[in-house]
Amino acid sequence: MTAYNWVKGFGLGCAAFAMIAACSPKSETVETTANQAQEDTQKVDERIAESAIIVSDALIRTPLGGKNVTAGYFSLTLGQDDRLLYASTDVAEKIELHTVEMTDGVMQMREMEGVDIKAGQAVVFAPKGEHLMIFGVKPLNEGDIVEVTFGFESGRTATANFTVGMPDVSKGAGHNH
Ligand SMILES: [Cu+2]
Repeated sequence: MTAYNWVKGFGLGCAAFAMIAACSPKSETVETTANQAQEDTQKVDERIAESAIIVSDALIRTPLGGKNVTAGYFSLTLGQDDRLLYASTDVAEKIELHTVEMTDGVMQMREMEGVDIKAGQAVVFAPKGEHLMIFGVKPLNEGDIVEVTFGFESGRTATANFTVGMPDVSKGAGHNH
């Protein structure tokens, strides 16, 4: 467990996203399925298949001004109970799962060791809340697609395409239309 001081300590990636934060990120919907061996019990019952791993709103904040730390957001739904243990990508040294909490009036980020996920219930990582903290990221441009792999306690993994861009709220600051 590592705590980072939101304001003083850890840099632009997070300080900036704290300020911008109000709306949910815009991005395309990216769906992915587990790359586990296809089982013959491919039952699609009421809602989603038990094997489903659905990632949507997958966005990596465009790194600011040459900084190599940024944040990622997504929403994740599974067809079965599991626990998200890690995320990784080829374009960064390290990704941590972060949450934010208020401690003595100071907003702090803290690394989470994992996130429990209930079948059929979306887990949302979004500005001002849980996020992927991405360290040592290579230069990225708006519109780039980055593959991020999620690993679960069950041993399953799933890779999703994240779009590089800015969360919705900042949209007006750049180009209109
Ligand atoms: Cu963070």
